[in-house]
Amino acid sequence: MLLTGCTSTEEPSSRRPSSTPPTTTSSRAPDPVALPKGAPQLTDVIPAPVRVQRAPEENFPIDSATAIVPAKSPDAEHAADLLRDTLRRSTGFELPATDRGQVIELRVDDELPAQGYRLEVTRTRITLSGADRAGLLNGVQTLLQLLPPEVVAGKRPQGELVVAGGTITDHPRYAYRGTMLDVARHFFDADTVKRHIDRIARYKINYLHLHLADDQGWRIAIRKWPKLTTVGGRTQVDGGKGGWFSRREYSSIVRYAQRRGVTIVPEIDMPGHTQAALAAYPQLSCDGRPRRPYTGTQVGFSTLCVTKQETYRFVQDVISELAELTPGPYLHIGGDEAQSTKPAEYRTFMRKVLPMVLRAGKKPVGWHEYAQVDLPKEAVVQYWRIERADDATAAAARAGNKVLMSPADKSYIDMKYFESDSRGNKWAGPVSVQTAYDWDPAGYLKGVDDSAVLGVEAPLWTELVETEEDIERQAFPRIAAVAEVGWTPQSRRDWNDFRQRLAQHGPRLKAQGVAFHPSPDVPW
Ligand code: IFG
Repeated sequence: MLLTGCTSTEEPSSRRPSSTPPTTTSSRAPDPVALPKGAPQLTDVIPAPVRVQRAPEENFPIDSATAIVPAKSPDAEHAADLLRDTLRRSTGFELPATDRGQVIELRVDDELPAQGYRLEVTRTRITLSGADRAGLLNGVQTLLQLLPPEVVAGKRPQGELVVAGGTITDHPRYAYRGTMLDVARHFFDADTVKRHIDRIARYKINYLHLHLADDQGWRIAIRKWPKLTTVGGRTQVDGGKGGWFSRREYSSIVRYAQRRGVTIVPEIDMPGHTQAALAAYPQLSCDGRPRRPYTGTQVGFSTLCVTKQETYRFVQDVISELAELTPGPYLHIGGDEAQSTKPAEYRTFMRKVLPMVLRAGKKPVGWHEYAQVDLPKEAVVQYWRIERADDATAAAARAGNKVLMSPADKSYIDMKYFESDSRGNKWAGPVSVQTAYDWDPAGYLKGVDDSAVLGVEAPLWTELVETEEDIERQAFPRIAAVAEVGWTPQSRRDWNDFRQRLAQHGPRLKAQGVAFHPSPDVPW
């Protein structure tokens, strides 16, 4: 942790005398305010910021006289609204936009790096500058981490609200810090997904990849192919009641995510992992045999019929409708474990489908198997295996394609936390919190150096994840670890420092009701 510009380590001895408020006429600044015991320190923030300068004599009190004043810009006003809503819900303070007294100002500063921000806290003013909307929202998340845990939980905070004085200057190492939720194996409704979005946004995760279709279920309504959901969406692993998102529900998830700085990446896995689609429309299989949505957990047995024209009409319709509902730049077409598709036919399929994604105005993402075809330059290769080399991925990186790093032995949060863990997959695990933290995306794959890495993503496959509590337990705290892997410069990352900071986040996760795994790796 780089601490520069520390002015002093002792908190000022005296609180501002409450009986004699500072005279407004004198030019003298108000007396320093003490930081309440146990209040968050600038150095507790996760992901760890690029640069932290403490100024303990500059702590900023928030109370009913505090104002939140955005600059005249949609991005500043949007970030101010999000901050005000969160603070109001917890404190009941009005927090008006009147620029006088104790002010929290939000402004745009396009000199800052993309998604970057600067948070300056003095005893009379907080100035949050953001490079762009993402930067302002990232700054708001940092500011919220400097407030008591109850604030983000919408509960009344105990005692005074005082923000530690100093300056944080920060921006992400990688543009893409994501997580994936598989809603196909087990379905989770829109409200559950929205609660998950709230939690991941706290750690500046800015992409949520939704795995919307697989052998066990099709989870997004497609107007031109209604049986994909009415037949393909009606069950799930172990045969329980499945479900799906209507177009309206999917759009509400997209909007909810967007407001919090999270972009949705929808995935339709093809040509394998398609039993639910084949159950709905047998004509999409080569043998035309009727099938039922699969309720087991095997993989690799299904494939769309690559030689049928009908298949491409189907894929075109799905891509067009999904692209129309998705404002984000990416559309994921899967491509993994197509063990029942002839290799030459797999390549034919990808060569026909990739242009459809581009024509729909989206950048394709695919699991790294699809890198065996010549990819368009916008295509992103998502590496997911545990081998430290993959020729097709390295070739794509050399050709200029970006690589999204999701190595299963570091980032698959469906994995067990520890050997004897009764929950979670084991084929790439266990993945402890330390394992999820202690790796470098730039050093993982031979021939894929830092300039080729778009970022990191932690997939949560749900064959064994049935409830929201299961999601929280598998995801937290490992998602906080992966968030820091994607955000903080490698040179500033240190497991011992991270585990100490993570321990300070236990009360925050608890206050938000997150059923996180109390990993023994962490001194909670
Ligand atoms: N591999 C499969 C997933 C899931 C996973 C569970 C990928 C890209 C194993 N494909 O990961 O569908 O079953 O860990």
